[in-house]
Amino acid sequence: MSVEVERKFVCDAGMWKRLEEIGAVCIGQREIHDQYFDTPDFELTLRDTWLRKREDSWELKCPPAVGKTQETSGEGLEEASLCSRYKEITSLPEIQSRVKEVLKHCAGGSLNADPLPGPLVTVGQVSHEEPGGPEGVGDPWPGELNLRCFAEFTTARRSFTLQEEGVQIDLDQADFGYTVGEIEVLVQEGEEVGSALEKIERAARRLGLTRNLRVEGKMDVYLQRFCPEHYVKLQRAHVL
Ligand code: V4E
Repeated sequence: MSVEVERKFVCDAGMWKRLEEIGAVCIGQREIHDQYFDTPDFELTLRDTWLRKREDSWELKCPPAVGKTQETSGEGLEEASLCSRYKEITSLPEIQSRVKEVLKHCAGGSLNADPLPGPLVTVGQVSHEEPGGPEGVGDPWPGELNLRCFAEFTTARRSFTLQEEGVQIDLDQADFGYTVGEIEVLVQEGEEVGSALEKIERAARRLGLTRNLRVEGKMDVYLQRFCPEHYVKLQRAHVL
């Protein structure tokens, strides 16, 4: 299982030129369609657990077991705090088991709830105007766990690599009008996250990202715009 260590940055008009100047190599571009799922009481995301269907594959991002304080000491702490770390699970049986485990411990007890009246909610399209509206058919398992799609968007992504640093840099343009950059490194669970933080820090300096700003991700902006109640709950829980 891998852990994604990532720092987001503001992608301004000069970023392309800077990437070129420092020798970053474009490794491709693609469109990514994401659907995110949670219970009506936000039981997963309030536990910083992010279930999504990316194209046709299920993915779960959740906090790794290791605490941040074990990774760095003294120098670089501020920079390290700008980086997120999430365990990425891509095996569907593992995702389902992890999701059930999280829901079992929730006060709302989604797993123990009576089945929903009417047809189960299945994976379908939601529009930005009407998030959560079930349409179409798809996998039955999210509905069986009382999970609904709360966010759906498409991202145009251009990816670069800085080979000597061993990092990937993504420039993301979401279809709801938000652009953000990410520097990321994947490490195996249990491996040294500290070296990933150092690689990200070096790449950030080379990109001229000298201001240690916390930059909002696509989900922050999406929820602020389209699901403000959900956003406020996550802010109060210090998840976002
Ligand atoms: C972990 C998380 C979410 C899930 C996806 O987040 P993100 O990595 O921003 O999306 P994306 O499209 O770049 O995925 P990738 O292709 O890299 O796998 S949505 C919100 N969170 C929480 C979160 C957080 N607390 N802090 C930061 C900086 N990012 C995300």
